[in-house]
Amino acid sequence: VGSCLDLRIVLIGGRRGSKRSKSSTGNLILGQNVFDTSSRTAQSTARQREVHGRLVTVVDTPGWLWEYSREETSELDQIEIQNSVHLCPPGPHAFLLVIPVEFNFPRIFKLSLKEHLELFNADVLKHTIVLFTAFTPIREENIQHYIKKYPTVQTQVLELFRKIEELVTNNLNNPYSVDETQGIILTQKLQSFVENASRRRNKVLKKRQKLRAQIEGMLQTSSGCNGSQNSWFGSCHGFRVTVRIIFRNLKKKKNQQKL
Ligand SMILES: Nc1nc2c(ncn2[C@@H]2O[C@H](COP(=O)(O)OP(=O)(O)OP(=O)(O)O)[C@@H](O)[C@H]2O)c(=O)[nH]1
Ligand SMILES: [Mg+2]
Repeated sequence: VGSCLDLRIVLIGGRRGSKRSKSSTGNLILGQNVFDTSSRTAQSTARQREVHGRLVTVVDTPGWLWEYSREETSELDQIEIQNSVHLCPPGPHAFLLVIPVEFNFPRIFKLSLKEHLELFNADVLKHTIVLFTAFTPIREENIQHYIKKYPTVQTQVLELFRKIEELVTNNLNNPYSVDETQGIILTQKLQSFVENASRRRNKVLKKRQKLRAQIEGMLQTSSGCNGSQNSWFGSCHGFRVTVRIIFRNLKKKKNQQKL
């Protein structure tokens, strides 16, 4: 069994409600809270640390939903999952398919797994290790304390590294092959997603500003219809009248625009 000083790992897998574990597993492997486990991972992220004498890079990815097909996974999540292999050049040594042990694995999950693995090239199968996780949910969310409390975690991480190194040897030291052109295309796609999102946000903000200005203008023109009534009912009635006028005016404006 060869020992390599540099280990590049991509965490993949799905989630089903609270049954999920990728980011937590990444934290346990690197021995530090480097991945956020308080909410779902939306973006593939690489983190690196020296662990047990190796320089370990772990890439965390968004999880898919186990009970659904790949079609149901958002395009952005699919791109993020595909992009993971480009965050640890020249390519990962191993994919860890993270599955909480409390899962019974129905057929439908297998279909979902098969479809999501197709986000990578066929080489993925030669580089995948299934990692069953079963650990006590961490109340204090501090991995260093957790590892101190459960020292066997260190032994398990070391055992995992040995398994990965065995896999590397079996693959003749070749990492999963990464297509750099695909990496460039994915970066461009992600960039255009970000640009479109900010364009949509600006459009909504502008629409909102315009509407606010219209409402303020109309409130000014319609003020005075409840001027003589100072009672609570009077002001409510006045408010209702004002709202009705605003909606009537907006409707009129819309109809005029249609014509
Ligand atoms: N019971 C149990 N809880 C776990 C296990 N692994 C993680 N958790 C808890 O489940 C929650 C979510 O875990 P994450 O590691 O963020 O899940 P994830 O796979 O990264 O999820 P996504 O980013 O949404 O794909 C955390 O509060 C963990 O403490 C496990 O093996 N068993
Ligand atoms: Mg996560």
